Amino acid sequence: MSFTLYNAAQSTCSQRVRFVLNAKKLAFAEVKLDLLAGDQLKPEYLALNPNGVVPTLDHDGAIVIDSSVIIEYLDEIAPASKNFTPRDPVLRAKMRALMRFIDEMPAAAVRVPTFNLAFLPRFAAMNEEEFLAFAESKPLRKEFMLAMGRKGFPQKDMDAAMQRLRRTYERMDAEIEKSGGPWLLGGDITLADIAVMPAIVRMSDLGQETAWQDLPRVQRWYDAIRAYPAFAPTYYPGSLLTERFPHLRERVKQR
Ligand SMILES: N[C@@H](CCC(=O)N[C@@H](CS)C(=O)NCC(=O)O)C(=O)O
Repeated sequence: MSFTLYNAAQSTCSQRVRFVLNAKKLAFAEVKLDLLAGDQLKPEYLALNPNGVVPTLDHDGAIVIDSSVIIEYLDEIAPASKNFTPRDPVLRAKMRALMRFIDEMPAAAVRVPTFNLAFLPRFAAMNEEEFLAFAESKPLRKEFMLAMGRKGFPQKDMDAAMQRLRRTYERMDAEIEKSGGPWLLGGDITLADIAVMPAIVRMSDLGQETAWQDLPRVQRWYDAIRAYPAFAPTYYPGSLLTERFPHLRERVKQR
């Protein structure tokens, strides 16, 4: 089996897929896209992934897109080494429901502080015409870009995103309490844990760890996922936003 992952080091969606490939010990080649340069919008990439986003997996010529779909796919085609999908259909349904929640809540919310804090200087440097053309070229994120504008999301949008993230930590806490932990659905790590991981790592990288300081179950979950053997190769040097954008480190320190 041969795998090629089109992805970006700091992309949260890519990090989910790298984690599963690493955990399953599936060797993969990486094609790294520069998202700020617009590599994801080039015709040759759009032919693979018409959404114009990463990640995309090429498995022996079969193209699979969308990180949640890709990690479920990997569990289906390579279940032997390490499996992240419960056998029990009820638990499996719970896992999928959590994955939908994660895609709708934290995975979406985390884009607001990410774009406002890290990527804005790149857009602020464009003139209005360039920015509109850039937004227009994005199949999936045109409206998101227009809502952000060259000046960034207003404070009320930042506050709403932070509240949605806070509700995610509370939901994680409730799930761990219900299941008995240490993982969201009990004693075994599942795709739901892997799906939420990058949003939590991103918030920690942005200096927001205090937001779940009063939820020790979430803190223990975070320690456990960072100690998981697939974590370190997934977050290879350069995978954190503060590593690519050193200006963020100063802002994070000032909070
Ligand atoms: N639902 C998609 C979302 C993918 C996505 O938003 N990818 C981001 C990086 S995490 C991206 O490629 N952004 C590029 C852009 O906004 O132009 C998935 O999970 O694969």
